[in-house]
This record gives sequence, C-alpha cells and structure tokens, in this order.
Amino acid sequence: MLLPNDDSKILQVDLAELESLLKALGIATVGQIVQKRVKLTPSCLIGTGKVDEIRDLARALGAGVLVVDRALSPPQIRNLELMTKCKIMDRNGVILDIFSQNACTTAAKTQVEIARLEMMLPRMVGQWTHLHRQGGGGAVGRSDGEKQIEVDRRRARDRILKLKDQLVQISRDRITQSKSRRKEIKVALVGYTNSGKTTIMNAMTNGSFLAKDALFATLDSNVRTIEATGRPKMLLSDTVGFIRNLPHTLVESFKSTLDHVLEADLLLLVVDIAHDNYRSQLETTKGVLAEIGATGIPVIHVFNKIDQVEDPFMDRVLRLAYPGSICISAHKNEDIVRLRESVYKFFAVSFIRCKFAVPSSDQAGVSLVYQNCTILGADYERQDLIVFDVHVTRETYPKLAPYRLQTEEPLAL
Ligand SMILES: Nc1nc2c(ncn2[C@@H]2O[C@H](COP(=O)(O)OP(=O)(O)OP(=O)(O)O)[C@@H](O)[C@H]2O)c(=O)[nH]1
Ligand SMILES: [Mg+2]
Repeated sequence: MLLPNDDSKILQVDLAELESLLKALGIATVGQIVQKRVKLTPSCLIGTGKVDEIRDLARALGAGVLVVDRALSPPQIRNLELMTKCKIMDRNGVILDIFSQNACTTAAKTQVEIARLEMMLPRMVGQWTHLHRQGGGGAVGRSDGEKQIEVDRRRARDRILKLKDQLVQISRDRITQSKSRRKEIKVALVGYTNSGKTTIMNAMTNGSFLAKDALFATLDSNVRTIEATGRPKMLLSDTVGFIRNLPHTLVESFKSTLDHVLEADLLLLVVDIAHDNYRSQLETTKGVLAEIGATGIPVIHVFNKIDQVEDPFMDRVLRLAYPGSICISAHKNEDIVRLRESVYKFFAVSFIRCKFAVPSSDQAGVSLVYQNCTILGADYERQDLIVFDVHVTRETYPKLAPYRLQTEEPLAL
C-alpha cells in the first residue's frame, strides 16, 4: 500500500522484510501487489476494485494466504476474507506467529501467549457479529451471542491475569539469579533482528546458541561470561531482536526478557551494515530502547557484516559519524578480539578498581558502596571493618574517596 507521502524505495525494502518474515514461518512468497492510494478505505483498507484483482491473481498463482503489510482491524480481516476467499494475515499476525513458533522456554511461551490473547481480545467482538445480524430469532439470538462474547472475553482476561502472575514468578527467580551476578560487569547485545547478535555472542563467549539467517531466531535472553583471564569478570547477554513497528503488545509482554538490557552497564548496539536499510534499522533499535527506558545506558555502535560491504571507505565514514564505534565481521576472529578490547577499554576508562575500608558500624558508608560500586569482593576478616574490592565510576569515586584503603597505591585520576 503506497500513500502519497510514502517513499516507494522504502516500500520495496519493507516488502523484502515481509518476505523474510514469511520465510521464517516457512511460507514462500509467490507474488506481490502494490496499490497506490490517496487514502485508506475503512472497510477493507484496499480499494474494492483492487481486491478483485488480488483475488484473481491469488487464484492464478495458487496462493492460499494473502498478507497485508499494514495492521488490519478485525472487521477488515473478515471483510477481506469474505471477498477473496483466502486466509488473510497482517504484519502483526505474522510476527506473532514467528514468536509462537520460536518460543522455547516457559518465559518466552508465556510472553507470547499473553501477547496473542491481548491481540485477540478486540477481535472477539467481531467473531459474534454474524449472530447480531441474524436478529433475535433462531437457535442463538442476539443476547446469546453477546453473552458468549462476554464469557469468552472474561475467560481470556482471566487467562491473561494467570499468565502474568506466572511471569512475575519467573521474573522473581531471574532477579534472584541476577542478584548473585551483581558483582560482575554486564554488557548486553541489542539490535535489529538478524543483525548478528547471537553470532557475536557465540564468538565472544565460545557459546553455541542458535544463530541463523532468519528473523527472530532468538527469543530468550542468554547470559555467558566473556572469555578472558586475569580481567574483571564480564557477562554478555543476548536477547530478542527488534523490528520496525514491533507490535506494542509484544514489546509489553517481552519487557521482562528485556530486563537484561536495563540492567546492563554497557550496550553493544549491533547494526547489519550490509543491509540496504541499516540507518532505519538503527533508528528503530534506538526507538525501542527509548520505549523500554534504556536511553541512559552507554552504547558502543557495532557495525557488523563489514565483510559484505564493497565500499572501502565505509569503515572510516562510520567511525567519523559515530565516534567510538567499531566495524567488524563477526566471522573474523581478529575482529572479535578488537571488539573485546573496545569493551575492556570502555570499562578501563570509565571505572577505577580500588579497595574501600568501611567501618562495620557505618551503615551509610556500607550502603554508599552498595549503591555506587560493582563489588568484586568483600573481606569481613576484621570485625570492625569491611574491606570492599570494587569497580567505581570516575564520577562517583569522590563520594567514596574518604573510605579508600590507606595502604593502596595512589590513583591516577
Ligand atoms: N557475512 C556475514 N554474516 C554474518 C555476520 N554476522 C552474522 N552473520 C550471519 O547473519 C545471520 C544472522 O545472524 P544471527 O547471529 O542469528 O543474528 P541475530 O541478530 O542474533 O538474529 P535474531 O536472533 O534472529 O534477531 C546468520 O546467518 C549469521 O551467520 C558477519 O559478520 N558477516
Ligand atoms: Mg539471535
């Protein structure tokens, strides 16, 4: 669908993305139709003449499913189904089906079910409108239909509440785990779907998580230690990818999975630089980060798949446009080593490692350390004094400087 203000080049990229989404569901695309319109038709979005053309083309190509690259309302889906005699899906429905298909863990499955029920709630009104049209007579009258809608909606709402309770429990368990990880530095991979996050995760942690050329291969958060010795321990997390116009219900229900992002000390924002639309993918990622409240976390832009880019100046142009960014190929070991070094450098510049000795009776001092430091170790050997081994940011160090252990070397601040 092309409206007067739409860019036809972007439309082609969007259609290619829809084709990739369908491929992830195992649906092959056999044909595409673009309609130019001045405005959208409320009853079925597309003009009725065009609907006939689409129906004929679908028949000729033997297509069983028609997918519209816009969000459709329940009545629009019903009207289009009646007119074309084909199954109709919209973009949100396709994304939700991929999420359902790829969800492996209880958390992901629960989140997908909540999203599906929340998307279905408004549709339930529509399912019974044919009974309204039949009038009061017949076996199932208007009031029966309405009663049924109410029963179905109440059941769905009850189920949503139950699932949300389960999610709270899963989240509690996860918080307990993450508390035990408080002393480690946390780095999170974020970015558009298929940008290469899991490939980077595997390369940096010697992991073997599923990375493949498919949208939304990863739906859960995975955490692993970055491989290295003699350095402060760092945890890397990988999570669900983002996409343009991610259905709001999915963002909402995946918020607990995205907690790893909110807890991170640093975000590695991965961009597939070989993609025609990488700028818009970067903007989408930033938009989702803002939506989940992660804007305050420092970011290193990681421009990935540089091996697929022919322009020899791309690397330099990007580094100028995004200071501190890094261009890599996740498939090249030397690039992964450089990325790891960039992460260490970030923390070396931002954090100071030192020891603070706080009197055990000084509750305010102890809380100050807990609130402002990444605690690497605590020594309770002396009854009157706790010696904390910490990472503290350069900005917060002055607040704690009076507690600095006297025997330590002076700091180069
Ligand atoms: N040529 C090339 N391909 C890459 C590179 N990094 C990743 N890929 C490929 O890109 C595809 C997607 O990689 P993933 O690591 O699964 O991407 P992701 O961001 O985790 O994707 P989702 O989990 O689906 O959101 C895979 O086929 C990878 O092999 C790279 O640097 N160069
Ligand atoms: Mg992945």
